Amino acid sequence: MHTLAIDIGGTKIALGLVTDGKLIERAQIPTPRAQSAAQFAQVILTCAEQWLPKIDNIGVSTTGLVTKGGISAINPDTLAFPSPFPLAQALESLTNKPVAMLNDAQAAAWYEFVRLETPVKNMAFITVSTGVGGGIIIDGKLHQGGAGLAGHIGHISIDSQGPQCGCGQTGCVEVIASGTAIKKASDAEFTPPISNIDLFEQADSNPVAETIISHSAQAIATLCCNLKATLDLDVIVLGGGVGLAKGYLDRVRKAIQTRPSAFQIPVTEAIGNYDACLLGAAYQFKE
Ligand code: BMX
Ligand code: ZN
Repeated sequence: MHTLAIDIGGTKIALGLVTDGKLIERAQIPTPRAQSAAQFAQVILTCAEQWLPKIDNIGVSTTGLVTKGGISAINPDTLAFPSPFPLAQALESLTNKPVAMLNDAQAAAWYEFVRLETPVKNMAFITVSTGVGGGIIIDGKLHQGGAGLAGHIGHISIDSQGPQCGCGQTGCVEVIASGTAIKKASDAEFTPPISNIDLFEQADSNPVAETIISHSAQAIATLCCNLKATLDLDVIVLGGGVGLAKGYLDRVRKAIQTRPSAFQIPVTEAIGNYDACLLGAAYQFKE
């Protein structure tokens, strides 16, 4: 089976040809500005043109809340779609292939759950990237909730005096810990501005860089402990560009170790690495 996998993030779209569960070829484009779903779908399909003749189906994982009507942004600062954005329908009518769509972190959660080295029943996947997303597995099943919102743990508020989040709440994990939040904090400190990659590289020798990264990791540790308290999970899997950056997982683990033992939880690295959401997109066609 050949699947066109599409992972739509706030910054980039990753595409891949997945054959029998393996990522055979990969491409990437910056996320285009969305005018209409048909135009957005066309940009993606043009990039995947060489694979289209052989694909059987299309699996999409996307940032945002996924409902039957389309994609809606919970935090429009992350990705401003006119909502609901009927992308699955547009892809289907342009290709005549079956399209399956899930929230990006929910898709990755299921992929990571099936691949856990030590099988468990209750798990969460957290991606720390442009935003902070999540997917929750309860009793061996992906929990999407009544409206598909389950797992939007980046919008758990952890500081009532904190900064305003694009979702309308105050002090969300996302507005404190995401790659976007890190960049904002870094831009306020460094002139000329540096990339998040450079910030991580400087962390060993520059206490300002270290403070910014630790602040994010502490918020993710709080999120992990809150999830442990709420759902008594067995493990949390961490992914995303920031989540997988050198030393980030260690910082989260160390911060968790300082919390009361009842709320401590093991955190592991995504086996799908930077492609967890992309592989999760294709994995929807697996039983
Ligand atoms: C936001 C939200 C989530 C998403 C998460 C990670 C939007 C558009 N997205 O919290 O649905 O899972 O970001 O998204 O509201 P990413 O773009 O960082 O991968
Ligand atoms: Zn929020």
